[in-house]
Amino acid sequence: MLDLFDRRPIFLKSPKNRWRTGPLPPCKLVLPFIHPAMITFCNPHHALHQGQFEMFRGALVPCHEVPARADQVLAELQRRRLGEVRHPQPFAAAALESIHSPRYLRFLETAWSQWVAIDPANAAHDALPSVWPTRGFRADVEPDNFAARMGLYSFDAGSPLTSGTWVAARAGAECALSAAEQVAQGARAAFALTRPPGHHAGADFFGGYCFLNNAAFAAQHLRNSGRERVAILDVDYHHGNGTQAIFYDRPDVFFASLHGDPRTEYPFFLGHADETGHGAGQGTNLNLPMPRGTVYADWSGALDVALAAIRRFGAQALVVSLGVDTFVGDPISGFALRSDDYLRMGERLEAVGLPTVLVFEGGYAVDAVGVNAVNVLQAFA
Ligand code: OKP
Ligand code: ZN
Repeated sequence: MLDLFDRRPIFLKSPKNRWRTGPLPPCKLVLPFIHPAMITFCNPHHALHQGQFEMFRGALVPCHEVPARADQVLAELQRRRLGEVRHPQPFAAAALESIHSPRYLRFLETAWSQWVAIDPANAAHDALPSVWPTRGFRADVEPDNFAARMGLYSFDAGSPLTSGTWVAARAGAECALSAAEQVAQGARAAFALTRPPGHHAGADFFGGYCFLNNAAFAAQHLRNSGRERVAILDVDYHHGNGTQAIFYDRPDVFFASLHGDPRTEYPFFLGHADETGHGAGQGTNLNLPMPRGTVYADWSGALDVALAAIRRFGAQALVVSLGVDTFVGDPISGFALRSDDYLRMGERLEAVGLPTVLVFEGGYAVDAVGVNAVNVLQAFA
């Protein structure tokens, strides 16, 4: 781990030495003069999304995607004094509609009240889908039945929709948009610290713990702010099927992903190496699947390939889907990266030399998720 001692003189310039007064409340921290190169936008409402159970092997098991994950990252950021932490600014609905269909957004926003309207007793437990339109079924007709609409707009039973899901996910989108705005205005880098994650969510579906695609918002916002070509690099253990699908036919947004081979790993049905883009987007998608057990020495070889492709593409800005579930101790994933490897990763991402938005995704070893994610950020900064 890097030594932080060399930042002390910078703290001492702060008029009241506020850094000595102990931990400040979550998400309220604004420490001036600390690390202008990395601003974090943290989601003030993330804990409103607190799923109870996900379906796993025929049983409901406690959710892996828990509020403590984001709390751990924030605590570690504050412990290391790594830059300023702010709340996001509000964005109009049009920003959400730049990525997701109006029909899907309307569903997400109203889903909880509809769930409770079916039976007030439903308020005691989350909503999970149990029926889906697979091959040969109609997806163009929106059913009236709530369970049917849950299935129409999702692809797994591992992503409980809760009373606070919409508010949390929406504030998360604003974190990603705020971070992108910061970079659009000239910042070298910004971090969106939010959950639920986003990279499995498509234009009109949730799944894989994801509801709104935060990285996609960031990339589109950079495009809208005049960056002609934007690259998204997804380093989460799981393939970012939602992000890939959103940009698959787009020539202006390159998507590269390093992940567990979908033949054995979630999300199973997308993420193979032969998916290279479609139509005008042909050649702007790069999947680098790797076997379970992959260590950093091999993983970083794939990172070389992805970064070279991003450079060839001529990207003017970079969005990183920063999942740290590649960690050896992750309870639901299969790679074997060590905590120090995330420092190397951060150095490599910084060396690309592009204005960069980092968006928090997975990482389920709660005790290590803060150290691992902040190792990337600290090495980058
Ligand atoms: C979200 B992200 C585990 C089954 C897998 C879905 C994993 C979603 C990962 N019991 N459930 O990419 O970190
Ligand atoms: Zn993941």
